[in-house]
Amino acid sequence: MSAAAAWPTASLIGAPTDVGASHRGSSMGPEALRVAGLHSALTGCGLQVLDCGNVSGPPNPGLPALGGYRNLEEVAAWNREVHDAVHKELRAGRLPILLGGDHSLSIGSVSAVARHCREAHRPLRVIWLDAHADFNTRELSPSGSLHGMPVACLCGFGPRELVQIGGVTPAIRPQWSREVGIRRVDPGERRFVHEQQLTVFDMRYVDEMGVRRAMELALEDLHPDTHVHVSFDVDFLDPEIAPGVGTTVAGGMSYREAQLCMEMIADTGLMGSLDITELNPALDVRNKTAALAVDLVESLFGKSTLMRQPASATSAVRLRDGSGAARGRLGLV
Ligand SMILES: [Mn+2]
Repeated sequence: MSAAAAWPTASLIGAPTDVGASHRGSSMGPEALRVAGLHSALTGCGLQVLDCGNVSGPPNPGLPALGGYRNLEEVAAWNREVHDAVHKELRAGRLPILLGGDHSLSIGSVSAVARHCREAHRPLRVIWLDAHADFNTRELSPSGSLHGMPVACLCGFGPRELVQIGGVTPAIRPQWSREVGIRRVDPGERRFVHEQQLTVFDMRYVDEMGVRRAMELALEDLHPDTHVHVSFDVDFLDPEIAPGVGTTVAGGMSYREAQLCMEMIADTGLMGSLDITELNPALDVRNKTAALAVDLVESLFGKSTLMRQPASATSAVRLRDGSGAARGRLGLV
C-alpha cells in the first residue's frame, strides 16, 4: 500500500491578503500557487482535493503602526475568517492547506488546529519553517508588522484580538513548536525566544549538524496520535532559488536541504494541516518560487525521487542489474 492512500481529502483555503506584512504583494499568493498547479500536484500524490476558494476580509489600509501594531483590526478580521474555515475543514475530517497571504494568517490557522486537537484530545506539534523566529511582540518589534509576531501570539503574547481567536489562550505552548531554518532574529526577540525556551534549529545548527539531525530532533517524540502542523514560510528557502518573497534573507535552505525537510516530515505520516505563506508574486520571476513551493508540497505528501519501500526503508535502493546499459535505471529491491 502506498503512503498516499492514507491521506484524507485536502482542502485548499486561500487568504489573499498582505495586511500583516511590511511589503505588499503576498495577497496574490493563493492564485500564484493555483496557477503553479498545486491542485493537480496533490492529485498526482494520490489525494482528493477540494478547493474551498478564498476567504475574504478588509483591504489593506497601508497605514503606519498604531499602538505598536500595523493594521491590527484588519489582521484580526482576516484571521477570524481563516480560523473558521480551517476549523470547519478539520471537523469534516479533511486536511486544510492555507494558501497565504502573509504569515500573520497562521495565527488563525494554528489556533484552529490547536482547538481541533483539544477537542479530539490529540497532542500537537507545530513545525515552523522560516527565516525568522516570528516571536516578536509590540514592545520588541521594530516595525509593528504582525507577520513577525504569529508564534508569540499563538503562545499568548499579543493583542487580545489575536491571542483569543481559538477560544483558549494561549492556543499553544512554546514546547509544542519547533522552528527550523531561522537566520534573522531581532535583538529583543532573541532574548524572548530564550526566555520562553522556544526550540529553534537555526541555520548555524543546520550548517554544523545538517538538516537530517535538525529534522530528527524537530520530529522527535511524536506520539502515533500527534497532529503535525507545518507552517511553511517561503522565506525559509534561499533567495537564490526563491526570489518571490518580501523578506528575503541570504543563507537559507538549498533545494536539496528543503526537499529533505519535507521528505522527513512526510515519513512521519502525521501531517494533518499545512500553511504556505509569504509567497509574493510581485517579486517573483516567472512564477518560479510558486512552482518550487508546489514541488516541495509534493514532497510533504510523500513524493520522493527514489521511492523507498515502506517496509524496508533502511535497505539501500540497488540497481536492478549490473550491466552498463541499465545503469541509471533504479529499481525497487
Ligand atoms: Mn514567517
